[in-house]
Amino acid sequence: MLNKVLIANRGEIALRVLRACREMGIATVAVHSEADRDSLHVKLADESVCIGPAPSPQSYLYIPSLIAAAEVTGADGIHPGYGFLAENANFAEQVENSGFIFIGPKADTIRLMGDKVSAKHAMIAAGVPCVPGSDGALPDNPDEILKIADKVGFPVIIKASGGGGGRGMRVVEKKEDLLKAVEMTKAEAQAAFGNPMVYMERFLQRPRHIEIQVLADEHGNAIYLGERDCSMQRRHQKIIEEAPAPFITAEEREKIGTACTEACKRIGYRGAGTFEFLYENGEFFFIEMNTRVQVEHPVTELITGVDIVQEQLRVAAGLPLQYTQDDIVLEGHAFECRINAEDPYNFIPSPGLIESCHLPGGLGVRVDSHIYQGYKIPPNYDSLIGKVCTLGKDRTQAAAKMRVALAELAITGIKTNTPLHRDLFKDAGFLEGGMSIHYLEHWLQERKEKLVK
Ligand code: MV4
Repeated sequence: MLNKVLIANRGEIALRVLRACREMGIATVAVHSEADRDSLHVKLADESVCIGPAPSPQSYLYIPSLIAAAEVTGADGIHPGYGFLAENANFAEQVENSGFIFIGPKADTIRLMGDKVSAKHAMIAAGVPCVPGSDGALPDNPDEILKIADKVGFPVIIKASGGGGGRGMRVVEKKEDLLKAVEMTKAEAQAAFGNPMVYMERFLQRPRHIEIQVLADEHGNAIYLGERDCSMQRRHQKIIEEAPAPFITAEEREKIGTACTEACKRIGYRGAGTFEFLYENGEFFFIEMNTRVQVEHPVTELITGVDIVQEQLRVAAGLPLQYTQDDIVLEGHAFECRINAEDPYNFIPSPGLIESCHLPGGLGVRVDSHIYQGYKIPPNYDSLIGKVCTLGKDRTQAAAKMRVALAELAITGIKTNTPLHRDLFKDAGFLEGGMSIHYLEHWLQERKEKLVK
């Protein structure tokens, strides 16, 4: 097993990883910026190292400081959490070249999935269903681009190969706009990612965002832990996630899950990963793969009982997974509400002092949060301050538990989006389930119009 893990992250995910390490008898090293001296992950870790000033490029994103911190503390593994350097192939490479274990996939796998054209090629080769579109990057020849679009059918979407997560994409409704849109997306991609490569897909108009959680080890084993529905998002920021995805049948789950695990085996995937799909009219279409533990992993843990972070640590130590596919049984329904320090109406961040805080509890309620009374949320980072999750026997009961948990949740001193969650858990459309990726933005638009009246 690993002896000591350096957690290259902050906030709730640093705590989440710390707890898994503790449970497995692994010592922990917290790193923190100057703005995070009073953070809970620092207080709870066995050791801590200050890695630089508040701005993340000089601390949580500064690779030399992280490697140096691992060296001086004698850590043997580095867990990147999510965000920051979690999907930076160069970081994974430098960690391993410095003699440490990177708790994640091989650097080459991260690189393969980071480039969306190569990721899609790998998935097509592995038999994972993808959105119909260009076969790889778009050519330079305008006639060829037009020909591809005619074959794909309008509307199409142009995506940057270096993008992902909603960055660097443009929808094109009609032929006349195509070439200009391709040129603009290419120029933006070059500026943002240093890579002008773009590709084309048929634009799906009303899909759901459903993702498959997988785990794979270095002994040729791969399993899927069911799916999550992450359609409730605003500007590519997920707000509520749930598992399982409403109205997905056991047959559909097994078919897409098996395609994902087969792909894992084929590409030599290692650790935890997520296959992102758009789901429309009963069909799954792969769009991207995430090579990290995700914010919303708790809903999967709640319905499977599998500790995803512990499995990451085992796999990184070279051990086999503790589970085979037959061990994975989905039980009940789980929701996650992301609690952000922000105005619930205009979404403007609201950092500052937590004057008081009461976090909910009880059977089937899980709260992952690094906040405490007297903690000052720094303005430098993401506004996520915690996640409230509930597990019920079915979706209705999980929602009832969430209403109670949200009613109890009381944080003063800053604004949070808790009122938004309370309203959504009263919304008939949301409570029906199966919303498209556009549901929340439409709902917010309607709320705004009502408020003006
Ligand atoms: C799409 C799409 C429709 N058709 N691709 C946005 C994030 C990135 N991961 C991919 N995205 C989309 N790709 C095709 N062919 C619509 C989106 C999209 C979206 C996807 C998932 C969750 C929220 C979204 C919000 C707007 C657009």
